[in-house]
Amino acid sequence: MEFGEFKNTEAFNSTFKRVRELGLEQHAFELDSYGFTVVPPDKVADRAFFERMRETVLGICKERTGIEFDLGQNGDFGEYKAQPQTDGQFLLFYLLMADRIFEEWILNPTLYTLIDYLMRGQQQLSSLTSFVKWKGERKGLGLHSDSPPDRDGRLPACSDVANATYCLTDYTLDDGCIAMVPGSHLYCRQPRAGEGEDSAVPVEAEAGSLIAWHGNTWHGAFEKKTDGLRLNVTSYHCHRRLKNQENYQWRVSQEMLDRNPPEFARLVAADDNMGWDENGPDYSRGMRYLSPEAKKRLQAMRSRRAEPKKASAA
Ligand SMILES: O=C(O)CCC(=O)C(=O)O
Ligand SMILES: [Fe+2]
Repeated sequence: MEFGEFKNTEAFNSTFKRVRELGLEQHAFELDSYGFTVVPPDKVADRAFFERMRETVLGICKERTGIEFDLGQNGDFGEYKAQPQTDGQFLLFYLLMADRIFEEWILNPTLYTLIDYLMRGQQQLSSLTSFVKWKGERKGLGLHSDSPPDRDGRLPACSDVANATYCLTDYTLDDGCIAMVPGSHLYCRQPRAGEGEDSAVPVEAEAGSLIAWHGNTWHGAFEKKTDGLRLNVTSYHCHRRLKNQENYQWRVSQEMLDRNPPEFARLVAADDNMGWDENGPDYSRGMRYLSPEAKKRLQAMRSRRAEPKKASAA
């Protein structure tokens, strides 16, 4: 029996095949089973891309703080004001708009395919940030799910959001790596204060790896005890019916859209007509960047509508 061509799962079949082509089956299995996975550098991007990315992020640290950043040295807030800032940590926001390398990154086949797999093609980019960390005190692991809960802390069973961090430095326990509670994506709720800390494992990963997780998975980070930086690019996606953290929908330029494939436009909600003003919705936005599967569905719907009604039997 052949899997991958079922009529009933037409919209998902291409994702299934991509997972196979890229050799990501084990990672999809780990995401389903444990709620997270670590993809090794050789399945993510080549060394030149990795180095270019790391240099770019270090350059943005300098631009925003006014201070030279070096991997071997602890950071400093300098003139940087964006919140939250905690002991030994700040975040760089809105990276998609900071350099073209981030356009390349959100279309990276491994990242795109794993997020696509988790979110069944309904993803938009919510934010693209970098957690910049150095030695600093932490009280506990700060465990949480990235998914927005209902008022009682409950979460849907599906991955309503999905996240992936591109490690730009080695992740080890002493270097303050991410902490994950394996299997917690199935609990479908946020942890209570302090809950799950004993069950969290350090996610150790070589620089260049991609750590991806289901939106429900309980995670946080260990304290960074060593000198030097811990750097990443955190690629947070949400279902298209949720609000994005960062505003791309009305801010991406036509130039950015023109130089990228339709997947990019859909990730940044350039196909989304919501959020209109007194002029009402612009439905043509949705039509411009349709996926091949959506195009097929639309054509089938139109031709059904155009069919003449069967004459009733005499
Ligand atoms: O990089 C980390 O320390 C974890 C950050 C986190 O919670 C996230 O990216 O959602
Ligand atoms: Fe998080």
